[in-house]
Amino acid sequence: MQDLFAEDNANFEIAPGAWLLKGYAAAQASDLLVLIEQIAEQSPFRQHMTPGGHRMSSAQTGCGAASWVSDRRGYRYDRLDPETGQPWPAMPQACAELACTAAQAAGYPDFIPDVCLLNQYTTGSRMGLHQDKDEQDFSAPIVSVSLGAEMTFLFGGPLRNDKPSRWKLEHGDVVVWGGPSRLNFHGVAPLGKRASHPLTGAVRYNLTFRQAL
Ligand code: MD6
Ligand code: FE
Repeated sequence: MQDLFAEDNANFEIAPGAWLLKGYAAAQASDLLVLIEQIAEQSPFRQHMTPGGHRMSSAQTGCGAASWVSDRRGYRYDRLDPETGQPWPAMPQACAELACTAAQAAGYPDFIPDVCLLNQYTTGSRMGLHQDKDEQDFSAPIVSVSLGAEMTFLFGGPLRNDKPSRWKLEHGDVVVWGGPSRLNFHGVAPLGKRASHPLTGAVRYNLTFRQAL
């Protein structure tokens, strides 16, 4: 029998060791939005200052044992939220489980996230090409969950000038990323004027789970 949903749930190896799992988190997506709201009540979204003195166009918060922060001193993981002086909200069990099973599905059975970074994008927000290299151990993958309005993910190679491939990330999509492409450059193109989702309007959220400490 023909699988009518094959298109919605396809998996793509976007580079060696990096997988786009279409719709992998679709069933939990609306619950995740509620959890994001609860986390943001404790540790609000804020636009970090880069070491170069620019305000990031996306806003960030996080949960777990630490979260990623940036200021004029540089990028780092901090166990306390510098805005509140308090520890970050705990990582909800449901999030940790989703991240573990997605990592397993992509061939990373030993992933145990200690950090989840939350990104919030509005119209025009983007993230330039960068490497995720502030974590202690690059043998662990990163698990990234997209929610809300769709955005174009740019996936390059190990060198900044490697031409990136482009992938549409929609509500419920998961990218798992590790092994040979763990340090590849990547980013997201500006959130488009017409991009929107019934649950979030013109806003996209991205959760990235990391084994950072
Ligand atoms: C984003 N993501 O999707 C930005 N990093 O909003 C990332 O920077 C990212 O999605 C590492 C692995 C997966 C990601
Ligand atoms: Fe990244």
